[in-house]
Amino acid sequence: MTATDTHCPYCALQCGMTLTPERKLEPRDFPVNKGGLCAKGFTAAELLDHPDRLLTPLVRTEPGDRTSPFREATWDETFDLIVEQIEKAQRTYGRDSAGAFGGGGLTNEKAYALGKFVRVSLKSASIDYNGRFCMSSAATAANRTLGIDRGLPFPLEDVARARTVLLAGANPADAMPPSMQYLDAGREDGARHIVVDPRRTATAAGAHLHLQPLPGTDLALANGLLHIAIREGYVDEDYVRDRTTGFDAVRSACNSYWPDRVERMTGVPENRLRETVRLIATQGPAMILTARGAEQHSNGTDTAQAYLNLALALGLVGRPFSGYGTITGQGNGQGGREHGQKADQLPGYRKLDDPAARAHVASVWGVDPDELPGPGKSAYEMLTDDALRVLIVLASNIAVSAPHSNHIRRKLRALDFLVVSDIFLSETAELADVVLPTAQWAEEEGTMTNLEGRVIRRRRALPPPPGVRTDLEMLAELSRRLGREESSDPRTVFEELRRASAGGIADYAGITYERIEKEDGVFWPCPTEDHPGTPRLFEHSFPTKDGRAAMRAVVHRDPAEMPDQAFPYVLTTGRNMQQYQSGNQTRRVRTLTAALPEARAEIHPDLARRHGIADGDLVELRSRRGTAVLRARLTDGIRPDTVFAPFHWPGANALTDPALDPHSRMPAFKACAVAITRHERGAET
Ligand SMILES: Nc1nc2c(c(=O)[nH]1)N[C@H]1C(S)=C(S)[C@@H](COP(=O)(O)OP(=O)(O)OC[C@H]3O[C@@H](n4cnc5c(=O)[nH]c(N)nc54)[C@H](O)[C@@H]3O)O[C@H]1N2
Ligand SMILES: Nc1nc2c(c(=O)[nH]1)N[C@H]1C(S)=C(S)[C@@H](COP(=O)(O)OP(=O)(O)OC[C@H]3O[C@@H](n4cnc5c(=O)[nH]c(N)nc54)[C@H](O)[C@@H]3O)O[C@H]1N2
Ligand code: SF4
Ligand SMILES: [Mo]
Repeated sequence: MTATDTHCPYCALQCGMTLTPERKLEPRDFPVNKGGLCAKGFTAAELLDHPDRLLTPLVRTEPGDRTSPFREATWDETFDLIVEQIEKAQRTYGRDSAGAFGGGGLTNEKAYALGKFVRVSLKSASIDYNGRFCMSSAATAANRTLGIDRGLPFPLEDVARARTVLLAGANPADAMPPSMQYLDAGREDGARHIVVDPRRTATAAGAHLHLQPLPGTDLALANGLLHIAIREGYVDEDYVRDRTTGFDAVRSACNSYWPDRVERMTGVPENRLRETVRLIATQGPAMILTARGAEQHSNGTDTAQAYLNLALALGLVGRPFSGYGTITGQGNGQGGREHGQKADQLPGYRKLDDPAARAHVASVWGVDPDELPGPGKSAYEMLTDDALRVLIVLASNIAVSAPHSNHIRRKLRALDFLVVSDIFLSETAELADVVLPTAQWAEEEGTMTNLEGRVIRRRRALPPPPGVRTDLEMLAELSRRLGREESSDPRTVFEELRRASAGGIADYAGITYERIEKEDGVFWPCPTEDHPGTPRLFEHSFPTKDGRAAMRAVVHRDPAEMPDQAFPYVLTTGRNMQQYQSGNQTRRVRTLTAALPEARAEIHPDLARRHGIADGDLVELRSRRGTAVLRARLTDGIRPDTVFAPFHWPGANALTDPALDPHSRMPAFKACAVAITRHERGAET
């Protein structure tokens, strides 16, 4: 093995790193991380030969009885079993009874192949993926207003040049530590940062202003900021006239968001609201960035919209070192939402219900457009629908990460047949009939699209362990047995993806593995091989029908579940620096788990005192859906009416509310009502 330049397996920053022959990871001077890595990236190589690695397919000793132990099986036997179950379900209940659930960690090639596998080999409408739980609200708002959903419409380095940055529900100090170099550089140069977060996170602690709203009230906050901007004459009237539509309705919708009313709704003092507007409107280039804290609500789409409206009204979008962006989360969270894993989508960010899109993609796939299924159901709706009988899960640990996880587990148990492909036996795999071992990042080729829309290359440094197949090989073999030949070679799949995406919104037609290598990644859209790619969007127009951004009036709605006497506090959930997502990977990394061995609920000392809770006690959190026991971490950095829990361990999602946003179908991960008590066993530890 020689040293291989590649990228981190985890988040959307996709830091450049080099895997040495000794299997050590060294940071690389790639444009996003410039030599930085976080603790997760540094330790990622530990998973390559981890003793927990899945190395053979597993099936149940008693077929059909998922309480019986697993036994090792051959691939041939396993494929036979899967195909038999798919055919049986589809014969009995129809095509859509078999489906798949994908992940934003999959390479573009795998995400594309999975979408095609379900539509063409299974001929089923049943597919969605974990990005529904991640990016869907901001994506929906961006699509309907800007005509395109590329998380950051500018390279990350532009953030260092903005004079003011408002971060709403984003904690990059923990979620993407190397990205802080751009915020730090800006600050050193006099830029002002405003963080909107119910907790004083590491990101908030370094900011000029910290606004600490009650979870679920960002829409009121953003409308309140726009109200002030309108009153104080900060609206860029020329920009609004020339480049947008819909502002009159937005203006009237903001009329009633008087600062004192917004203070009452959000808990953010009026003077801070005014100071925020002054900073965004008067200091030069300004950016508004949202992440999951603002978006993962049952009104998440309209909340993202409210921040976007503010950016448009101030004339920020498309101006140098200015604009609105959303910080994408998973390794390929961006590319994973472009090429057909989404229930309503075809490659190139095309819509499944658009006849021209169907005709184009069907011709690339060599099928009749009429054979393609229509749009399917969104993640939570598909997973909880009794019509789904056979499910293949790739790259997601929904038993831990989906909302109302007790119900999700019940539904997974009730399936006729569950197949899970993973590197390790996840909590979801533990519920499966069949577990398929798969290759991981350093063992296969592929492309990823990072948070900036930069398409990069993940290179194969070593072969998978003997007997382990890549997801592409697994899907190709399943397809073959269902009667269709598909390639399992990443390059061949990428060439097909280029053709399928050509002419679409997310156009990859001009991107090649060679160009990616030479150019430190290529930004989509990139329609031809001599096109330079598009690092910055919206300079002259928007890819909407009339070339203008379509602003939309939005009004505040309370979270689907509000605190009451029985459940008096708001629970919000999110991330810790040392763990990643459902934890199925990082909980197995020694140094990370030594640094943070268990879930800690963040509780304000006043709230703790009321319930006789001391720092380090075990506490029981209860919601209408379930209970979870976590260790208390007392901190005056959180609002006294709010509790924060990480979702990297089973527990938090037993509590969360699956109330879905009507537009994006995003669940309310960031606000539900809970009660808290000191857990009796807490005294012993
Ligand atoms: N260490 C680590 N890094 C990660 C990940 C990980 O699991 N671990 N996951 C990656 C992925 S997939 C994603 S999507 C990103 C997510 O990155 P972020 O969105 O930055 O992370 P979160 O912790 O989910 O939420 C951010 C903040 O929102 C705050 N918040 C909660 N409720 C509200 C609210 O109602 N309004 C506002 N304004 N803020 C609120 C929380 O207190 C939290 O500090 O991180 C990526 N990076
Ligand atoms: N309460 C609460 N819940 C949340 C969130 C929250 O903020 N609060 N955030 C939501 C968000 S933003 C997200 S993105 C989701 C993430 O939640 P999940 O979808 O569960 O994400 P991961 O834990 O990354 O799961 C990926 C799984 O795939 C495996 N894997 C990695 N690479 C591959 C591969 O190439 N192929 C295959 N087959 N498997 C692979 C990993 O081992 C892991 O088991 O959680 C959501 N859930
Ligand atoms: S910030 Fe994200 S991409 Fe970079 S090393 Fe950490 S987990 Fe990996
Ligand atoms: Mo995410």
